Amino acid sequence: MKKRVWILLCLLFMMLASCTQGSNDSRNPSENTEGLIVVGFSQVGAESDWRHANSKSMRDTFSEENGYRLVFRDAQQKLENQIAAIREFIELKVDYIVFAPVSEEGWDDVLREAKAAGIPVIIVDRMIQTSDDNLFTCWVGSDFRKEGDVAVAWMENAFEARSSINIVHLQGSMGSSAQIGRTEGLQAGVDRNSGWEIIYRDSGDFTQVKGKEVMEYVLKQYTRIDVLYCENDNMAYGAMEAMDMAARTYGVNGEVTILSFDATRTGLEATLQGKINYNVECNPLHGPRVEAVILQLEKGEVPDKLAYVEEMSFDAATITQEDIDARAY
Ligand code: GYE
Repeated sequence: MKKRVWILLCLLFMMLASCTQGSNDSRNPSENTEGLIVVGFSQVGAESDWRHANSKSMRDTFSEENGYRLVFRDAQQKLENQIAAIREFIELKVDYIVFAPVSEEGWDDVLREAKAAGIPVIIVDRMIQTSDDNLFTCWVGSDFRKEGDVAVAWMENAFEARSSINIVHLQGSMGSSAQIGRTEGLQAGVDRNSGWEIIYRDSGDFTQVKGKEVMEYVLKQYTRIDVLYCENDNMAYGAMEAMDMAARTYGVNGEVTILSFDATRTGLEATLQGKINYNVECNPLHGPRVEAVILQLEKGEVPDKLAYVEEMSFDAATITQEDIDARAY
């Protein structure tokens, strides 16, 4: 008798577990998709404010009211989770596979599987390295190298009169296009400015917690830091916390000049307050852009293979409250 109760309890537990497992969506994706376009979206994770805004944009766009069934999978910053999600989308026979790649390498095999299944693949945000461009339909996202170049051009102007500057470089998730492009921009600046030195470089994985951790370490090691080149806003917030705790000054009236990327609303507020000196925008509102591509494909049209988003940048000396009010994220 006791044994039976246990078996029943186990079965019940297994049923509950299978309901919650991997269910980034509330519903079974294969259930009643009549008339809806099914989109499988593999998201990087939830590491930053940028990412949250990006996920919201995708969810808002690919809603049932708009004629879609979105199968949303959060990869928790792991390549293997993304590959598993894409395989799941293939099995589900979704109409479109969309993914924001965690890192650039490692996609060819799974993309071949998608191609063999005849499912169009749209890459969004970051890019991939592939031996065959025909393995994806198209890409929409940011020019990260350009973002880095824009930040460095500002530095060259701001530090023109200085014979030497000590730079701390907080990198994003290693191997992601956002990290690679922004790092290349800074490296090119260091290569052509003999007085620029990167005294410390480490990854904060695009998160506030790790940004703080790395900066705490750096502050203990170095007394003179002129510039913090920080590859996203969230890591900058973490680094600022560390500097506050160590009573080190930063921003417009401080010892450490901060450059950051993303220019989210909170990032722009920090820029207006003079805490971040220069913030380069990275626009996360990709939902409507991906939808425009899908609508083209639905009509049998050929979308642009690569579509770069226009972006701006904000200087603490010139930013206004209106710039912040105009921010949708
Ligand atoms: O800058 C960062 C996020 O890939 C553009 O990823 C994106 C980057 C963004 O975590 O905040």
